[in-house]
Parts: sequence; C-alpha cells; structure tokens
Amino acid sequence: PQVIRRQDYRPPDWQVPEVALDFALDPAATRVKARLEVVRTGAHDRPLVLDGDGLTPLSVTVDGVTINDWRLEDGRLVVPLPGSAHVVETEVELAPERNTQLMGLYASGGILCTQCEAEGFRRITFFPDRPDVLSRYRVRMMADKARFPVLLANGDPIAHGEAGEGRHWAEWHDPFPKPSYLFALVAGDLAVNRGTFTTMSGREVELGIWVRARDLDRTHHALSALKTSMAWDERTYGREYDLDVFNIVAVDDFNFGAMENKGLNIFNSRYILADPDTATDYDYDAVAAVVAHEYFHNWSGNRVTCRDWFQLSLKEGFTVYRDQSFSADQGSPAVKRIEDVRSLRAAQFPEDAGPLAHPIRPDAYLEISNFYTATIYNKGAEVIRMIATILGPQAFRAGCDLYFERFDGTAATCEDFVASMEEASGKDLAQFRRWYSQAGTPRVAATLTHEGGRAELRLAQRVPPTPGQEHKEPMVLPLKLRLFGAETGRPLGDEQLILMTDSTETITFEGVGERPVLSFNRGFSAPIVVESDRSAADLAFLGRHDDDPFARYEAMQQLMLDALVASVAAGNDSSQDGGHQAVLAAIADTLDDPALDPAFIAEAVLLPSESFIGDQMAVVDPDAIFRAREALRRNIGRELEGRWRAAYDSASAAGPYAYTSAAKGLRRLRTVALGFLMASGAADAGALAFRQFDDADNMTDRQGALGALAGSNAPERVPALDIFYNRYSDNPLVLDKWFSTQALSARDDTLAAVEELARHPDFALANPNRARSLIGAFSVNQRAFHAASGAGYRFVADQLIQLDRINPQTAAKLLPPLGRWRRFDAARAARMRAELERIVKAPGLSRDMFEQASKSLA
Ligand code: HT7
Ligand code: ZN
Repeated sequence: PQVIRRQDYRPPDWQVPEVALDFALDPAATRVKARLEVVRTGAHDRPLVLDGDGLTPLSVTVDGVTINDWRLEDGRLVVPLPGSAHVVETEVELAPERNTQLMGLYASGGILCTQCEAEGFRRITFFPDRPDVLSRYRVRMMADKARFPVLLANGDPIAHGEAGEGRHWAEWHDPFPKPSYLFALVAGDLAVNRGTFTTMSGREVELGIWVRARDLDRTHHALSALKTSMAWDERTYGREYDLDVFNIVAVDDFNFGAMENKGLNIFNSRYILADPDTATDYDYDAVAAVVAHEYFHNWSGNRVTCRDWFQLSLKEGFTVYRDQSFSADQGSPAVKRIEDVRSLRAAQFPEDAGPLAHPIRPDAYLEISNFYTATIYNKGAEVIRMIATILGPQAFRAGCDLYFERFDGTAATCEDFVASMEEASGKDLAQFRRWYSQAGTPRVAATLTHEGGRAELRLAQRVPPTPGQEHKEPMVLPLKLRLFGAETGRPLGDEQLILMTDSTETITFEGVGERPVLSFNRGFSAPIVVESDRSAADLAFLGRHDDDPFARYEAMQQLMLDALVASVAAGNDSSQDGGHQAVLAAIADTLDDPALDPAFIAEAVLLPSESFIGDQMAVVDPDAIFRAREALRRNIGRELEGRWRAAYDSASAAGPYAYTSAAKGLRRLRTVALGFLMASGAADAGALAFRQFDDADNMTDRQGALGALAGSNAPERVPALDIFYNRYSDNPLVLDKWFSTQALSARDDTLAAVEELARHPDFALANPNRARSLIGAFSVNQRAFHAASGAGYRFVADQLIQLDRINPQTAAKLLPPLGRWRRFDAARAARMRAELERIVKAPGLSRDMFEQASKSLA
C-alpha cells in the first residue's frame, strides 16, 4: 500500500464550486447521478482526477456530451478536459444493503444513511474526495414512500413531492461550501423530537432528533443537551448557528461515536438514546458531551475545516477541548478533569509509548481511519488546553476569534491556528510548536530540597524515543505548582505557573520557614508523567490538604500506585504490607471529610486500574498486578468496612432517581462503596449487591451492582445476569452492557465465558457496538487478555481476522492491545507477535489492519 506523506501536499488541480446529486434510493440498487461544475486552478494541463472506491461509471458526460476517453486508474476516474471550466456528469450504482464497512451509503436497521469522513464519499460517487475542495451541494432524493417516508440531507429543505409508483422525492440545499466528508443523507421510517432555538441574533432554528418511533421517549436528554450546547457556544466563543434547521439522526450501526455532517449530524444511537432505566449517569454525560462535540464542530471543523487529513487534530483536538470545557461547566469541573485525565492515561499514554505512537500532526499514514486516535483527539485537546493556559482566557478567546474570522469558509492548518494565537496574544509559540511534531509523553523528574529558609525545585524533562523519532528536543511545559507547609498544612505562597522550556531548570523559593511539600502539575496543567520522590507521608498529606482537587486526587493515586508497585515488586500480596497502612489512612480521611463532594470522594478512593499499574513497570506482570491489587482492595474493604457501610447507607438514602450533579455523585459513591464491601468478603455483600440490582430505579445503580456481582463468586451472580438479559433482551444498547460487564469481569473463568459469549445468538461482529462490547472490553481486561497460555491473544486475533472481512475500520481500531508485546515478558511477547504475524498473513487483509499490525510488529 502507498504511504501518504504530509510533505507531499499539493493544492487541488480542480475546484468544484457547485455539486448537484440525484439519488434514486433503494437498499439493493441505488442510482447516483452527480453533476459537478469543475474549474481548473492555476495554469496546468492535468486531467480531472476524481476519487472512486469500488465504483464503475455507468456514464460520463462533459458539458452534456457523453465521452469515452475517460479511464479508471486505481479506482479513480480520470477525465481529460480541454478548458478551464466544465460540467462533468457521472452515474453509478450502489448496493447499500451489502455495505458492511459502514462507510459511504449503507443500511442500518432499515434506515439508509451515509458516513463520509474521512474517505467515504468516494464510495458514493466519483469526486475529488479531499477536505480542501469546498462545494455548494444541492441534493435530490427519491425513494419508496412507505419504507422511507423521511428524506433528509445537509442544509435546508427546499422542495418535495410525489413521484408516482408509491415513491416520493425531496430536495435539500446547503448554502455553505463544504468538503465532501461533511456530505450526508438519511432515508427511513423515522419519528422526530422537535425543538427550537433562538440564536443570539434572534434567528429561529428548528431542531430535530430523528429515531425509530419506539425510541422517541429516549431523545429528550439529547435535545436538551443540544440547546444547552448552542447557548454555551454563543456565550463562551461568540459562535452562532448558521442554518435554519439542525437535524440529528440516530442509527444502531456506526463505526464511531457520531458525525458532524453540516446541518445533519448522524449519531451512533448509543450517544443519543437515554432514559433512567436504560442509560447510566456515565451514558447521560457521554450523550451530552458527544451532542456538544458534534455541534461545536459546526465552527471548529465545518466553517473552518482542515486542509488535509494530517491537520485532523486542528478540528478534533480543538473540539474535544471545547466539549471538555462545556461538560466541566455543566457539573463539577474537578471531577470532569479527573475523568478526562484518567481516560488520557488509559488510552493515550499507552499509545504514545507504543509502536503506533505519532505526533498530534502525523507525518505519514497508510490509512487515515487509523489516525482517529486518542493522540489526535485527547492529546490534541491537551495541547489546546496548554495554549489556553499560557495565553490566559482573554488572549485565548481573542486568538479563537481571529482564527474563526480569518479562516471562515476555508480549509486551514494547525499552523494557521497557532499563528492566530500568537498574533492575538503577542506571545511567541515557536518552541511550543514541538507539541505538534514530536510524539511521546514527556517525563519530568521533580526534586524539592529545603535548607535554611530556601527551597529549590530541580526539574529535568525527557521525551522518550518513539518510532521514527529517536531524539527529541525539550518541550514547553506549563507547570502549575504550589508549596505547602508540612507542619501547618498551609500554603506557602500562591500557585505559580512556570513555563519550563529547557531540559533542566531550577526554581528557587525564598522565605520558606517550614519543610515544604510540593503540589505539582496542578490541574494536570501539562500532559506529562511526573517522576517525583515524594514520600508516602507527603502524598497522604497532599491527599488531605491540597487545595487543588485534581492534585489532591493525584496524590491519592500516587500513594496507591507506589504501594501497589512495591507489593508487585516484592511479590507481596499480604495485608500486612506497610504501604497498605498509608493508603488505608488516606482513604479513611477522605471518607471522613465532610467538606468533600461525594463525586470527588468516589474518584479519590478508586484504586488505579491494573493496566495503569502495569504502565509503571518495566515488564508488566499481569498476574502479580492482579493479586496485589485484589489484596489491597480486600484489605481496604475489610479494614474500613464500617465506613463503607456508612457511605453506602447515606448514599442509598438519596431518594428517587434524579439526574442532578449531587444525585450522580451519591450514586457513584454508592457503587464504589459496594465494590469495596464485595471485596471485603462480607457475608452479606452479595445479597446487598443483589438488592441494589433488584430495587434500582435507574441503570446506574443496576449496572453498578451487576458489575460488582459479575466479578464475584456470589450465588446471586448468575441470577442477576439472567434477569438483566431477559429484562433488556430487546434493547441493543443495554445488551452491549451485558456483554461488556462479563468481558470485564475479574473472575478466573472470564476467558472461557467470553469465548462462549462470542457464540451467543445475540453476538454479532457486524454491529460495531456489539463487537466492541465483547472484544474491545475483553482486550482491556489485563489479566484475562494476557492469560499466560496465549488463549486470550488467540481469541482476539481470530475475531479480528473475521471482523476485518466485514468492517476493516472497526477491526483495525481493536488491534492495538495486541501490539503492546514489548511491555510483557518474553513468553507472552512471543505469543502476541505470533498472533500479529498470523493477522498480517491473513488472506485479503485490509489496508487498515495491515498498517496497524505491521507497525506493531516492527
Ligand atoms: N469527525 C467524526 C469522525 C468520524 C469517523 C472517522 C472515521 C470513520 C468513521 C467516522 N465517523 C465519524 C467524529 C467526531 O470526531 O466528531
Ligand atoms: Zn470530532
């Protein structure tokens, strides 16, 4: 396969200012006529080259005359054109019902829909399918009226009518020039939840959330999140919606979370449908965050789009930063930050330390779909956050205004964004640009010394080598820090923001009368790994006294991590371990602190995940980590049993379900407490969990209890799983939870159970949510996936080879856990490599899988 390189970018030879598409829709055979007004750009004599993937032209005309001198080259349609402006028309036929890749035009549960980002439009019609070709679209759809009563496309509806033989048609027009990846249409039997939003300039926008009729009651949260997002973007960024309608459609088969098509967002139903009985608090928050994310793209992505796919983080990193800020404003900013950092560490840090590491602006790819990564999205958001921190809120907003105004209606680059920030703030971001070009998570060693009223903080940064980048230059690190007095517990001076730019730096603090304790990288101001020699006592102190909630959480996490890593190293899983005592005391203090928000407590007392513990070790030992973590969990459960019961009881007294921050916090703490009670081995713990499961008036409590039971040997486990299955067997999103809960189980027989589940009649590889709920969940279950026999690797490889034939994109995204073989002992590494080699040799392997697997082997 051909490597695409950022350096090879050339502006398009032809622009296509106007496009008219005519669809005769049918699941088995859809006809697509395209009329392109093409204009030669600059002085050249190159032909018009239109991307195509799996298309055969039924006809090609130029200025109304059929031509025969076109040719197909690697799927592309090459059309020689004499002049500088022509009208080129093509016709093709598609079979949406046979499109299992879910890219282009496909069928999901009887609904016809599209997914074009990144390169799906070329599966619909011949077109220069690149984001720097911006066109105005007019779309006509015709379909059987009974099967497809609703016909939607981008922009505004302009006409509709009857077409005879039970068919009807509709025409839509999008006045905003857009790249082909933002094209969308939907045809189906859909019901709508309508709303309106009056923009800041007084325009009325009609909102619609379109779903199957039976799902209509579960769309209220999404609609309200949409209105909140629209108001937030006006208030926070001064950005107003620009069309008269904004539609969202939910479908069950979707490769990703959602898609920001202009005026017609298409969503994975998982991020739209929510009611208390079927969606957890986590799901509710995710619905609001994804609705906001896609809406925010209207400016950061649609009005200003990307020049080429190497600039993907320009829209994705910025939009994630925007949706994170939005969510923080809706509830607890501290808890949101903790959640975001936890997912960065779970998904992005391992990526940045592994064979698939890449900068947020990559230099080369084989398949762009593989670059919709945690690095582009989440590290990208951290980079924007650092710019905001360095500039301060006013200058950051001025930079955003400048960027939006200057690049409105164009396809821009990351460089354009950074230059706007520099121009608006007067700050030099030359060195900061390394965040765009260097991969790898910087590691910062911080050592604090104190002598005679003066404290010295010595910092040393190092960016580890990553594939293709052996040597790294120092990064700009905005580091928030503060000192606290070890005796008084009081802050010694204000919080400081320092900009570390060199490999080593020393910061001096004068007038420090008592021994200082360092609170460092507060708020996770830079996405780095901190290596500090703070003692357990100092971490416990910060866990009690730090005024920055993130730093307080972080101190607790570090305290637990240090204890766990020491237990693993000592092969010690006994409850007599000294490290346990410091952790127990810190958790007790946290539970006893009446000033703390229950949602924060629930985060602060959670043990680090098995994989995060593994990330701290030179060679990951999954079994030893599991044993050490279980021993600590059991010990925390037993020693603090009274406190867990008290926390459980007070959280249980919250009354009937309400979706409020306070109620969410109590539910979270309740299930965390239940988990520790289960771990304690208390005789009544299984019954307690079953009661929570059975009495629940919401999915958060029910799934929380099911998760606790699913990982246990309690007699209530099987009945609970059966009841859950029977109650929700007609709800695919809840069945996904049934699969993933079992795949994440800590039981010894999880691998066998997962193999069995893969044969369950409700398991379907063709549905990405279902595939992810089993294979994706299982491969992050560290101990089960890394079973020494290699059976976990074999299972995942078998599934991925099958899935690749159906849906390469989804398969390729599930491969990375197999690629982390360098982190494990020689025997496991050999088994992982053997599976990767088997995948690479699989007949007919996709480009997507080839790229992921071959890079993982290199
Ligand atoms: N911009 C969207 C990306 C996306 C996507 C990418 C590859 C394959 C399928 C896809 N569906 C959506 C989603 C977003 O970031 O908002
Ligand atoms: Zn996005």
